[in-house]
Amino acid sequence: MIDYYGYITTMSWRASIALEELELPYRAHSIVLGAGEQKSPEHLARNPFGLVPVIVDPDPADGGPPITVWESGAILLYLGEKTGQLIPSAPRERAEFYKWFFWIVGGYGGALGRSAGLNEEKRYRLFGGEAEYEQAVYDDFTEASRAAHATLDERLAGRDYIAGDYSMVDVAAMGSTVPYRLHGVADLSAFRNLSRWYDRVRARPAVERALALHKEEGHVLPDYYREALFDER
Ligand SMILES: N[C@@H](CCC(=O)N[C@@H](CS)C(=O)NCC(=O)O)C(=O)O
Repeated sequence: MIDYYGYITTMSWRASIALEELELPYRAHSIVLGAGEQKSPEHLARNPFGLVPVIVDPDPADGGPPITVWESGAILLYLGEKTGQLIPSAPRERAEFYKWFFWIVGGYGGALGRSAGLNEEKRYRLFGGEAEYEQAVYDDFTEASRAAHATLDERLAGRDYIAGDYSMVDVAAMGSTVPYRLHGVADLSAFRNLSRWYDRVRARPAVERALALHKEEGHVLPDYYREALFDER
């Protein structure tokens, strides 16, 4: 059974959505970021960067020793390849998938991640950390996040999913998109195509189960942050 190490974070959701979609049996372990568990010797042995998510697959396809995977994008590709699901197999479709997958993981996820947690007070508050941003930095991060949402919105015009059928690229994008209110987007319906896609993907039972996984631990977060993180409407 796969061991999954994560927490109430967008990158963890990518991994847990994938595990749920693929219906792979897994054991979920919470790594409590506010308590610094991600920097414990046990966790650093799993991921030298001391971050979540991480998975450990005790039953890899080559029959060898367990395989540990960190980096949410790498986890999605690993699980997709292991199961032969949620990654297109034909070269043309796969090329399209790769382009959008790496843009979602690097471009979209990067832009949203930098704006995470900024609010009107220009403060970053999560799991005890607090830093004050200059107005110009706040404006730049917010603008970059909105531009990334707009790019994805444009891509989704006339499409149900980002690259062909529902795939790991939608899984990666969903993890990042749920807390759009923490990423400088007050109302997702301003992006009509993105909003349709979001409602479609968010309604998937696997996504609901993945978001519920660590939800009770959200009580450590300020109310405004928790509500926006889970997009409670
Ligand atoms: N690029 C990495 C980013 C992982 C990451 O930044 N994880 C955050 C939570 S979303 C974390 O573990 N933060 C703990 C810390 O910074 O100490 C991925 O996609 O997995």
